[in-house]
Amino acid sequence: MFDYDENALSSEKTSTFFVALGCFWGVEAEYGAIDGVVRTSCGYAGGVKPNPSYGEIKDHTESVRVEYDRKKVSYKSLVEKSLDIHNPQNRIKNQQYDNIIFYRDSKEKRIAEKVLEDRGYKIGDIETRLELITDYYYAEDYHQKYNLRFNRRLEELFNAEYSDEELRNSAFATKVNAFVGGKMDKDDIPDVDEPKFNVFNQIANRFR
Ligand code: MHO
Repeated sequence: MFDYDENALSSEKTSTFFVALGCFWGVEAEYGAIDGVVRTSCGYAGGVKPNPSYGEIKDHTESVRVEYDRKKVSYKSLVEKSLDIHNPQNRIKNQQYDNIIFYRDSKEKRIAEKVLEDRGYKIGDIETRLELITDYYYAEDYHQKYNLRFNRRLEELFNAEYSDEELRNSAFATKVNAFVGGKMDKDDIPDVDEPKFNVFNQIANRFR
């Protein structure tokens, strides 16, 4: 276990946000890059049929689950982020990649509506769905932290330390994934001062 994870805010102390904005690989990296976002994962949500998978997504949509620190990030700012990276007027023809801003209660629903209105959108006149989150199913392990796993040296580094489940839940992997996915500013890379991070630092240095 890396220090960064030992010091990260535990899941019991975070709030949870869900969003679907197309292929979840990139969305996971976009949200993971935000300061105050602690953990991200890829999954399936938005439908009602049980046990979707990548091969059989059923009525669900590729979605991302975001755990965040309420002291640094708000539901409102996460909805605003979604509007920075997608156009809610785009019609998506494939339900696997629908755009959905999820809310957990009526309070969040009102906040999401207000953010959309403040950006000049009419609630009844957009393609992005605003929906209550009900079920969320984790995607297969190979979809979790996809950008990190795509880098063979990083994947080896993490595999030596973490099980697939630990990697999915790792706050540090969330940041590394966002960074190698090209979504994180170099100044926001967590400062990790441990010999075992040499591989990461070498890769990071290439981008600095
Ligand atoms: N066009 C991408 C989508 C993957 S995403 C997990 C691919 O098939 O490589 O849906």
